[in-house]
Amino acid sequence: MRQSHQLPLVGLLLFSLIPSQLCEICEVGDKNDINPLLNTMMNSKCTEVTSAANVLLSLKLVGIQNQTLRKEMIKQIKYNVKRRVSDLSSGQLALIILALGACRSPEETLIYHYHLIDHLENKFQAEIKNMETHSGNPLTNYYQLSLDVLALCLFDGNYSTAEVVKRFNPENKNYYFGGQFSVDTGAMAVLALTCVKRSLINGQVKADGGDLMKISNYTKSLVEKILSKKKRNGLIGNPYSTGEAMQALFVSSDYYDENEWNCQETLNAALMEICRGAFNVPIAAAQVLPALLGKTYLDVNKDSSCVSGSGNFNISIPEPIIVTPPESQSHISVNYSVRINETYSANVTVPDGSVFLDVMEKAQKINYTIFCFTTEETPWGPYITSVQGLPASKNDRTYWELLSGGKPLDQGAVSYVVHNGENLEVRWSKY
Ligand code: B12
Ligand SMILES: *[C@@H]1O[C@H](CO)[C@@H](O)[C@H](O)[C@H]1NC(C)=O
Ligand SMILES: *[C@@H]1O[C@H](CO)[C@@H](O)[C@H](O)[C@H]1NC(C)=O
Ligand SMILES: *[C@@H]1O[C@H](CO)[C@@H](O)[C@H](O)[C@H]1NC(C)=O
Ligand SMILES: *[C@@H]1O[C@H](CO)[C@@H](O)[C@H](O)[C@H]1NC(C)=O
Ligand SMILES: *[C@@H]1O[C@H](CO)[C@@H](O)[C@H](O)[C@H]1NC(C)=O
Ligand SMILES: *[C@@H]1O[C@H](CO)[C@@H](O)[C@H](O)[C@H]1NC(C)=O
Ligand SMILES: *[C@@H]1O[C@H](CO)[C@@H](O)[C@H](O)[C@H]1NC(C)=O
Ligand SMILES: *[C@@H]1O[C@H](CO)[C@@H](O)[C@H](O)[C@H]1NC(C)=O
Repeated sequence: MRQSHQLPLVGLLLFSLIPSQLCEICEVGDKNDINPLLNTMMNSKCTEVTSAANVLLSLKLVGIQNQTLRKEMIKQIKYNVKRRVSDLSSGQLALIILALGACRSPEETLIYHYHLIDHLENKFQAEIKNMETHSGNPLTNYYQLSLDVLALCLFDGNYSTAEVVKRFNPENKNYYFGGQFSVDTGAMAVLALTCVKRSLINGQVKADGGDLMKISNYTKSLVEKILSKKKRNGLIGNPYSTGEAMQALFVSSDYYDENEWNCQETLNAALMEICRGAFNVPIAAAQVLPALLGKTYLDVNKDSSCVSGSGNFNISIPEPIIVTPPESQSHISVNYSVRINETYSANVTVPDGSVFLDVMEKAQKINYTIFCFTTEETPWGPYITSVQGLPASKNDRTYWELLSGGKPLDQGAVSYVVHNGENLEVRWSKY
């Protein structure tokens, strides 16, 4: 089932300039299907600013009017922009701007009061400068650079179209991690490039004619790469990239044939993942939610989009069912390895139901010299920053990769539940 998106007048005007660009959007029929996501978001403490911004943005886009929750998120964000705006990464700040500015609500004034657009312009410049001095590596990554361009584009910030054209070529190495195209990154870039393209067409931003053609060409190629990551069950990339891929495909239906993507199939696959409990981290729930209700980050500055969606939204969130794990004494064993140039292995026994991180902690007790590690808190849980005293480095594009049976995991150490007899590995890798 494909439903055409209801567009406000501005939208109609815009789309009449781009005749064939109609958003192909499908959305959930039964809104109760998304309740587990709302639960996860509501029960979040969101002490981390990226989570708070992602959750706020999501709630506003889909029109959920829980003032208690919103106020908590805004308080968290405000604290961060007041005290430590210089510590925020460019992408964090971009997300904050999108969250505060979405749907023309009172907190929008914080953007201007704290000069957040100016700060973002400077942070974006710093990313570019780092690329110039560190063989093309930004301070953060292209997912964040895309967020930067998107926020600057939506909120009339100053950015150079020529720079965008120079940097966002689909062959740029920053779209790939370990040779694999990153669907999340590509999807965010499509949203950013689509915004820039619309501004060029509207004449809001000046550029030479070639820029528009190149941006169209980039978009087409990125959309192809995203679609090439579609799995047989409909997911695009993995469960956590699927929502963002859907957003990208919603805004770029000009660039693929109707028979190349079955929106409903992808939507159903995402709903299956909700049932499986895949989105049990607030940020994961927040990232997938907008697409399931046919929204995209480009709706952020459409006046009516957010508000009108709220009317028919019936939130009846059941009390979360607290499942007390059975007091089972059963244990499982896994083969855990640390691979640098050499491989160090141990047979590690942990209680059934343990996660990857439990295995690492147990191994650390077995032999600290070999299996010691450090972590850093992130919205996705603890990120492994060093193992055996060897730290990962952004400038060298190195990281500690998590694998099972030689295949990279699509969840982090605190989320991935391990199985008996599994071959687990943390590998010193380049991306
Ligand atoms: C860039 C990126 C990376 C980079 C991070 C370094 C860099 N140069 O920035 C690299 C390639 C190293 C990486 C590694 C991994 N990543 Co990653 N990553 C991303 C991506 C595309 C963007 C993150 C970002 O900048 N967000 C925006 C900023 C504003 O938010 P932030 O919170 O400040 O971002 C930081 C954290 O997100 C952290 N980070 C990045 N990835 C991960 C993964 C985990 C599990 C944790 C705890 C933290 C973390 O690094 C970011 C920059 O400092 C996201 C996509 C997404 N949808 O979010 C995936 C994503 C977060 N990663 C993911 C995964 C699975 C991993 C790995 C576990 C893969 C693996 N098999 O090894 C490893 C982490 C292993 C470890 N050491 O703990 C998943 C998480 C899913 C989940 N349910 O947990 C995502 C959603 C991608 C996906 N669709 O699968 N990642
Ligand atoms: C709103 O959010 C708060 C805080 O997360 C939560 O306790 C409350 O139940 C929510 N209210 C409704 C009506 O969902
Ligand atoms: C906008 O940024 C460009 C560089 O990207 C700079 O040359 C120009 O002066 C800036 N314009 C304004 C109005 O800040
Ligand atoms: C479009 O991009 C592809 C590679 O992505 C390139 O081969 C082709 O020449 C480009 N076409 C135009 C018109 O720029
Ligand atoms: C709305 O919520 C009420 C319970 O609060 C429920 O009985 C009703 O079926 C819901 N309606 C829809 C359309 O989901
Ligand atoms: C554990 O894994 C390592 C690395 O893959 C391998 O060399 C070793 O033989 C494995 N040990 C067992 C007992 O399977
Ligand atoms: C791995 O081995 C290579 C070649 O012998 C060496 O240059 C590199 O420093 C080693 N890496 C680590 C992390 O020990
Ligand atoms: C690992 O240890 C457990 C418990 O000591 C044992 O039952 C299992 O056979 C061992 N596995 C290997 C591959 O050595
Ligand atoms: C840890 O492993 C190293 C290298 O295999 C070994 O030299 C050391 O004795 C081990 N330490 C313990 C406490 O087992």
